[in-house]
Amino acid sequence: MNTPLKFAVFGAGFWANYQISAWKEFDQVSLVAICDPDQDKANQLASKHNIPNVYNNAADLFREESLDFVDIISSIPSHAPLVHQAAKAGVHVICQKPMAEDFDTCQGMVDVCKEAGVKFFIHENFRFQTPIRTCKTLIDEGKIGTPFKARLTFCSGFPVFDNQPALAELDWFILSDLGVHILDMARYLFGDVASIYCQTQKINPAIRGEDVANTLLTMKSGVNCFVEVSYASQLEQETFPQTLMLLEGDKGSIRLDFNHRISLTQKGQGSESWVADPPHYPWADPDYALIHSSVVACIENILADLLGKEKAETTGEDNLKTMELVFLAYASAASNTVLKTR
Ligand code: 89Y
Repeated sequence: MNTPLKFAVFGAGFWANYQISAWKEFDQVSLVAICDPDQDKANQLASKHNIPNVYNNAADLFREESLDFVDIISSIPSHAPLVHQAAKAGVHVICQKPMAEDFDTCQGMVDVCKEAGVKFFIHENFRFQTPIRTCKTLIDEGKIGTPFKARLTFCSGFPVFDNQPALAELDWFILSDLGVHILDMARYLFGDVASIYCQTQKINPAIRGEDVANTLLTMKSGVNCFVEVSYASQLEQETFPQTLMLLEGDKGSIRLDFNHRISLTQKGQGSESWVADPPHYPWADPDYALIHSSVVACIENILADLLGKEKAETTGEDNLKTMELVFLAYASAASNTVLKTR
């Protein structure tokens, strides 16, 4: 076997713990260091996951460690400075979604990596969820004919701020944290977007940002795709946070319901229904089992690129198009206008 790729993780919060568990599913990599300004948190994850070296600042880590890549799982404002440092150090970079807080910063991150000749990926995992992959396959196989309209819904009452209290402090919450996933999913299913119209709402008084967004995407293919995201909803069937979908084509429709149930209806052929459960990982939090399994699939896709086997889907360059939608959605909501993509 080839020597494992050496990597370091930045960030030792709630999400890093699970993402490190996901990395441990792959023996082609070796996690040699972790860095967080809060050294106690870094020490805790290091001892839980047997990570040999712990740092509380990035400059020391880049000076001391010889790395193939880094995985940045830290706060949003820290993403850009860390990506720039990694590019300077000549190591490939994976960065957690959302890439950064404004489009120019995102573009700068893509550019600096390109200039340094390092690969740049965004850890954007929702498109890798088993039921979403299944629905995409059904579309690609022509099962519903030519798609013309879709609704992607992630509306939840899940107490997301208990595990991720920093989300309550974001000026921009619902589209930047969650909408980014569903907008990326729309691109994954239907390709590039031509224009966007969005309205946001703030229901929960205890958080800083908005917590509801309703967005209509007109895809370049002509598909109208409605994306609704909310953490202010109370839905009686909800068991864990998940995306529901209704995808309509000229020859049929696909419905993704609660708990990974897919129903395919084809013109003149009736309906069939089955459950597309994700793989089970013992370390996954049961409430996040669907998402955590997609973390593994996302990593697998990026790792194949790092190993030179295939091009990853969620490159920085590709994710710029998703980030553009996030910023356009906020601008559309602020101006109450339909906005065109570049
Ligand atoms: O932070 C978010 C993510 O990436 O997936 C779900 C989440 O944890 C809360 O919206």
